[in-house]
Amino acid sequence: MPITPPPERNWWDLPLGIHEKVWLSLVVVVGLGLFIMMPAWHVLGGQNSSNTSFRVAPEAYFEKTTQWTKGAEQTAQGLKPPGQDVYLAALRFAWFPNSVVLRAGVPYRIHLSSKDVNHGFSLHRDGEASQKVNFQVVPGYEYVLTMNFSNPGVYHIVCQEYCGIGHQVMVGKITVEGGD
Ligand SMILES: [Cu+2]
Repeated sequence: MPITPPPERNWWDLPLGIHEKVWLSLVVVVGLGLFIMMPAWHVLGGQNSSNTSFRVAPEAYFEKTTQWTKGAEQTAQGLKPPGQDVYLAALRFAWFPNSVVLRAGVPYRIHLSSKDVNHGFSLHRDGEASQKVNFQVVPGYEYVLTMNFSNPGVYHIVCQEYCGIGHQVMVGKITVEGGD
Protein backbone atom coordinates (compact mmCIF):
# COMPACT_ATOMS: atom_id res chain seq x y z
CA MET A 1 0.00 0.00 0.00
CA PRO A 2 1.51 3.38 -0.95
CA ILE A 3 2.15 5.70 1.94
CA THR A 4 3.11 8.69 -0.20
CA PRO A 5 0.87 10.42 -2.76
CA PRO A 6 1.38 9.57 -6.45
CA PRO A 7 3.93 11.86 -8.18
CA GLU A 8 1.32 13.15 -10.60
CA ARG A 9 -1.07 15.48 -8.78
CA ASN A 10 -4.05 14.88 -11.06
CA TRP A 11 -3.99 11.06 -10.65
CA TRP A 12 -7.78 10.98 -10.29
CA ASP A 13 -8.05 11.90 -14.01
CA LEU A 14 -6.09 8.79 -15.04
CA PRO A 15 -8.03 5.80 -16.43
CA LEU A 16 -8.91 3.05 -13.93
CA GLY A 17 -6.43 0.21 -13.60
CA ILE A 18 -7.59 -3.33 -14.31
CA HIS A 19 -7.55 -4.31 -10.60
CA GLU A 20 -9.70 -1.33 -9.69
CA LYS A 21 -12.16 -2.23 -12.44
CA VAL A 22 -12.38 -5.85 -11.26
CA TRP A 23 -12.92 -4.88 -7.60
CA LEU A 24 -15.46 -2.17 -8.42
CA SER A 25 -17.39 -4.62 -10.62
CA LEU A 26 -17.38 -7.19 -7.81
CA VAL A 27 -18.69 -4.60 -5.34
CA VAL A 28 -21.54 -3.63 -7.68
CA VAL A 29 -22.46 -7.27 -8.38
CA VAL A 30 -22.46 -8.22 -4.66
CA GLY A 31 -24.44 -5.09 -3.77
CA LEU A 32 -27.04 -5.79 -6.44
CA GLY A 33 -27.25 -9.44 -5.38
CA LEU A 34 -27.95 -8.51 -1.75
CA PHE A 35 -30.49 -5.91 -2.84
CA ILE A 36 -32.37 -8.43 -5.01
CA MET A 37 -32.34 -10.97 -2.16
CA MET A 38 -34.49 -8.71 0.04
CA PRO A 39 -37.68 -8.94 -2.08
CA ALA A 40 -36.76 -12.44 -3.35
CA TRP A 41 -36.49 -13.86 0.18
CA HIS A 42 -39.91 -12.50 0.97
CA VAL A 43 -41.26 -15.01 -1.57
CA LEU A 44 -38.68 -17.80 -1.37
CA GLY A 45 -37.73 -17.72 2.33
CA GLY A 46 -39.02 -20.71 4.23
CA GLN A 47 -39.06 -19.04 7.65
CA ASN A 48 -40.76 -15.73 7.09
CA SER A 49 -42.63 -14.43 10.09
CA SER A 50 -46.38 -14.88 9.91
CA ASN A 51 -47.66 -12.06 12.04
CA THR A 52 -50.64 -9.81 11.63
CA SER A 53 -51.24 -6.86 13.92
CA PHE A 54 -53.99 -4.47 14.84
CA ARG A 55 -54.67 -1.65 17.27
CA VAL A 56 -55.79 -2.51 20.79
CA ALA A 57 -56.03 -0.50 23.99
CA PRO A 58 -53.38 -1.79 26.45
CA GLU A 59 -55.95 -2.22 29.26
CA ALA A 60 -58.38 -4.05 26.95
CA TYR A 61 -55.67 -6.47 25.86
CA PHE A 62 -54.64 -7.13 29.46
CA GLU A 63 -58.27 -7.83 30.34
CA LYS A 64 -58.57 -10.23 27.38
CA THR A 65 -55.43 -12.04 28.54
CA THR A 66 -56.76 -12.28 32.10
CA GLN A 67 -60.00 -13.82 30.80
CA TRP A 68 -58.02 -16.26 28.68
CA THR A 69 -55.96 -17.42 31.69
CA LYS A 70 -59.21 -18.20 33.54
CA GLY A 71 -60.30 -20.53 30.75
CA ALA A 72 -56.92 -22.30 30.51
CA GLU A 73 -56.07 -25.50 32.36
CA GLN A 74 -53.64 -25.02 35.25
CA THR A 75 -50.82 -27.60 35.25
CA ALA A 76 -47.51 -27.85 37.10
CA GLN A 77 -45.68 -26.72 33.95
CA GLY A 78 -47.96 -23.79 33.24
CA LEU A 79 -51.25 -22.98 31.53
CA LYS A 80 -52.63 -25.25 28.84
CA PRO A 81 -54.68 -23.27 26.32
CA PRO A 82 -58.27 -24.39 25.77
CA GLY A 83 -57.90 -24.01 22.00
CA GLN A 84 -55.21 -22.88 19.62
CA ASP A 85 -55.13 -19.27 20.78
CA VAL A 86 -52.52 -18.24 23.33
CA TYR A 87 -52.46 -14.82 24.98
CA LEU A 88 -49.28 -13.34 26.39
CA ALA A 89 -49.02 -9.86 27.85
CA ALA A 90 -45.69 -8.14 28.38
CA LEU A 91 -45.34 -5.76 31.31
CA ARG A 92 -42.55 -4.37 33.40
CA PHE A 93 -41.02 -6.82 34.38
CA ALA A 94 -42.78 -10.07 33.55
CA TRP A 95 -44.74 -12.04 31.00
CA PHE A 96 -48.33 -12.75 31.92
CA PRO A 97 -48.93 -15.66 32.11
CA ASN A 98 -45.28 -16.55 32.62
CA SER A 99 -45.49 -20.20 31.57
CA VAL A 100 -47.66 -22.02 29.06
CA VAL A 101 -47.77 -25.61 27.87
CA LEU A 102 -48.25 -26.34 24.17
CA ARG A 103 -48.17 -29.43 21.98
CA ALA A 104 -45.68 -30.02 19.20
CA GLY A 105 -47.11 -30.12 15.70
CA VAL A 106 -50.12 -27.92 16.50
CA PRO A 107 -50.39 -24.50 14.83
CA TYR A 108 -51.03 -21.95 17.59
CA ARG A 109 -51.97 -18.31 17.26
CA ILE A 110 -49.75 -16.52 19.76
CA HIS A 111 -51.22 -13.11 20.68
CA LEU A 112 -48.77 -10.57 22.05
CA SER A 113 -49.07 -7.06 23.35
CA SER A 114 -47.60 -4.80 25.99
CA LYS A 115 -49.28 -3.21 28.99
CA ASP A 116 -46.79 -0.38 29.35
CA VAL A 117 -43.61 0.14 27.30
CA ASN A 118 -41.83 -1.38 24.33
CA HIS A 119 -40.78 -4.99 25.01
CA GLY A 120 -39.29 -7.74 22.85
CA PHE A 121 -40.46 -11.34 22.47
CA SER A 122 -37.66 -13.78 21.73
CA LEU A 123 -37.55 -17.55 22.14
CA HIS A 124 -34.52 -19.59 23.13
CA ARG A 125 -34.70 -23.37 23.32
CA ASP A 126 -33.25 -24.69 26.59
CA GLY A 127 -29.62 -25.69 26.13
CA GLU A 128 -29.24 -24.01 22.75
CA ALA A 129 -27.44 -20.75 22.20
CA SER A 130 -29.36 -19.74 19.10
CA GLN A 131 -32.40 -17.52 19.22
CA LYS A 132 -35.51 -18.78 17.44
CA VAL A 133 -37.60 -15.67 16.93
CA ASN A 134 -37.46 -12.02 17.87
CA PHE A 135 -40.46 -9.66 17.67
CA GLN A 136 -41.17 -6.18 18.89
CA VAL A 137 -44.05 -5.93 21.39
CA VAL A 138 -45.26 -2.36 21.29
CA PRO A 139 -48.10 -1.12 23.54
CA GLY A 140 -51.29 -0.30 21.64
CA TYR A 141 -50.81 -3.11 19.11
CA GLU A 142 -51.85 -6.74 19.28
CA TYR A 143 -49.62 -9.07 17.29
CA VAL A 144 -50.78 -12.52 16.23
CA LEU A 145 -48.02 -14.96 15.32
CA THR A 146 -48.83 -18.35 13.90
CA MET A 147 -46.37 -20.81 15.41
CA ASN A 148 -46.03 -24.52 15.06
CA PHE A 149 -43.34 -26.11 17.24
CA SER A 150 -41.77 -29.10 15.54
CA ASN A 151 -39.50 -30.02 18.47
CA PRO A 152 -40.70 -30.71 22.03
CA GLY A 153 -38.73 -29.08 24.82
CA VAL A 154 -38.52 -26.01 26.99
CA TYR A 155 -38.35 -22.62 25.30
CA HIS A 156 -37.43 -19.57 27.32
CA ILE A 157 -39.20 -16.30 26.53
CA VAL A 158 -36.69 -13.51 26.95
CA CYS A 159 -37.49 -9.80 26.72
CA GLN A 160 -35.22 -8.52 24.00
CA GLU A 161 -35.85 -4.82 24.38
CA TYR A 162 -34.40 -2.90 27.30
CA CYS A 163 -37.52 -1.90 29.25
CA GLY A 164 -36.24 -0.64 32.59
CA ILE A 165 -34.41 -1.53 35.78
CA GLY A 166 -35.85 -5.08 36.00
CA HIS A 167 -35.45 -5.95 32.32
CA GLN A 168 -33.05 -8.82 33.02
CA VAL A 169 -35.60 -10.74 35.11
CA MET A 170 -38.31 -10.51 32.46
CA VAL A 171 -38.40 -14.16 31.40
CA GLY A 172 -41.18 -16.64 30.70
CA LYS A 173 -41.38 -20.22 29.54
CA ILE A 174 -43.12 -22.28 26.88
CA THR A 175 -43.05 -26.02 27.48
CA VAL A 176 -43.70 -27.96 24.28
CA GLU A 177 -44.88 -31.51 24.82
CA GLY A 178 -44.38 -34.30 22.30
CA GLY A 179 -46.90 -34.51 19.52
CA ASP A 180 -47.52 -38.27 20.01
CU1 LIG B 1 -39.34 -6.06 28.78
